[in-house]
Amino acid sequence: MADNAAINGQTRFRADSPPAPIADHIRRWGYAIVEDLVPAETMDRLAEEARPHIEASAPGRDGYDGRTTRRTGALIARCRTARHLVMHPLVLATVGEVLSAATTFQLHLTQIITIGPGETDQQLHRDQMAFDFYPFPADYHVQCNTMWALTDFTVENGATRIRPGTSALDDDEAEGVAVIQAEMAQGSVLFYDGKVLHGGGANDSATDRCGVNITYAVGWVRQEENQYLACPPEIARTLDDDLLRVMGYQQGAFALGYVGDQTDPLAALRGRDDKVRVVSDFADANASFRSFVEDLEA
Ligand SMILES: O=C(O)CCC(=O)C(=O)O
Repeated sequence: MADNAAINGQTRFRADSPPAPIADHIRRWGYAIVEDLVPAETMDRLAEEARPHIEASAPGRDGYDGRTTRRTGALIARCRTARHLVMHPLVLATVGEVLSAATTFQLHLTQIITIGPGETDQQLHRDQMAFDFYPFPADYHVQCNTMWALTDFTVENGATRIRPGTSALDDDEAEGVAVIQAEMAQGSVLFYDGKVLHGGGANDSATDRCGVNITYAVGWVRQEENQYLACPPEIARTLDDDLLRVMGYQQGAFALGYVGDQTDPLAALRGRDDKVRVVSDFADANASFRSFVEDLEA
């Protein structure tokens, strides 16, 4: 079994940890684990809400998706309890720190990954490849992910495999880095960035390994799971504004995501016509906006 502690000193955070050291650990190692962030009962409730949808999900169509792995999305619409995981304050604060180079961040996908008995190791990969393999700079994080343990994660049942510290290494350099596995109890959460090499593990046990994969990306990229269709407007209108903003009902950055005549997307969903913010409202966002606005006003 991989020895996490031997590879780096601190891989486990308590649920009452502040976000800054967790974000620092993610920046250094590409991942962090927070133990017991929600009670097991919360995960049992979510498992119950998700059960019919998991049972109806087909196995993967190739070795990457996993031929005995089922992927079940649209969790905002299907599972009320998933909404609490999406909006968990420690998660939002940690993700916000990791993605702080961008004006906003948003939900990228919601998916229960059920790795069935007999599944083999998934190919290690970097999630940011979804952006058409665009070579983001090493210091620019485009996404930050969570994997919540819906069941216990063990080496035997396919706990997520990670090569720690490989976010800024190329594939050849990363080859020599030992793989660890994110063993954790139900209710714990694994954070990992979009650059670190990782993948699902082989399931050599007799039962399913279930993880709730909820990922976030900067506000200016396309979302992996289309939140506007995965959660239809009649359900979206019943949700809180804060959750809707994270789902993408907000300006992704200046000028991104308005409706019609520059209407704010959340206002449009609610049947109002409030306008989105103009560029000078972003003057505090970063130096580029500041200098643009100064020129505009000169
Ligand atoms: O299920 C896991 O542990 C990881 C899955 C994964 O990395 C993926 O499917 O992209």
